[in-house]
Amino acid sequence: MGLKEGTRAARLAKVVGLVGLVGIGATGCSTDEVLRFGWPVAVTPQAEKMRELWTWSVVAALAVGVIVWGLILWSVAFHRKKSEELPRQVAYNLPLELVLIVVPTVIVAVLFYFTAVTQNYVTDKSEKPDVTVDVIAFQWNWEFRYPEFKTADGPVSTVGSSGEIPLLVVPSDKSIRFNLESTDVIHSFYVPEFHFKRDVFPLPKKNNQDSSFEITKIDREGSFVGRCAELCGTYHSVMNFEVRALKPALFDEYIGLRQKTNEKTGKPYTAAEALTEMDCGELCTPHAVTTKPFDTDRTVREASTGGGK
Ligand SMILES: [Cu+2]
Repeated sequence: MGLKEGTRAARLAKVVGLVGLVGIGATGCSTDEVLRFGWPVAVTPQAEKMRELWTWSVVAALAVGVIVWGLILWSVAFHRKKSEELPRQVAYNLPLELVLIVVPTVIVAVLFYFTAVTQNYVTDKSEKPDVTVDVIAFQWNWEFRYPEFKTADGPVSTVGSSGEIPLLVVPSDKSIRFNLESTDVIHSFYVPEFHFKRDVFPLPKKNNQDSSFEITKIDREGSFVGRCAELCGTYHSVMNFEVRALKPALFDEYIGLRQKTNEKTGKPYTAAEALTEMDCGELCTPHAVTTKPFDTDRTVREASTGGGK
């Protein structure tokens, strides 16, 4: 009987293994993609550290899962009720209970250690970042101010509208400090490729909240979508922006233009005008490429209210 059960178990293991292999193969994912477990590719060192924490936490969770699933299957398959006789009982087994306390404690301690180390790294701030951006969130858009770069009317600033997604143009390979502030309700500044979001609170500050964070660099040029990640009212879902990371020389050119007067309009260059003026291909597209504006004009109620305002 033992032999028969053995071959049955071997056959079952083979089938499970094959199904697993086909399952993984059919997703068409590369190893790198599989190890990110659904996260986007990180573009900052902080994001990469969080991705490593995520990957190894999932691996640890899966290892525990495989052991638990195995034990469940093992008891279901091999320890079914065989007779009326009560099997040997193992309650008050001291060594076993010690193991069951020590092992989870060690697991939690290890997870806690790596979480704390990663969190300290991610929330760390330098004495003087290369660039500072003031992020002002409001229902339902964003304004990005560059306090170090002045024009006649105050700092260089980009603000979104119903028809225009605001572009947060920043240099790659430079440290950037983001100071967050809301003028109304709580929003949340979220760039998926940064693997980071932070709530944006209205003033005054409460509960020792830290409204600024820093990244040591964006390690490539590119466009990355940004979103509001805190339900903030009717048009929360379309409160998007775009991070546009340009090489430092291009960023300097951009900021230079933003501080100059555009002869055609008599005003300083807007973000779109400055990017149009520059020559850097797709990176200088004057509008967002990762998301589209959403027309907030809604006239559907006119039918039910008789059309009057
Ligand atoms: Cu919001």
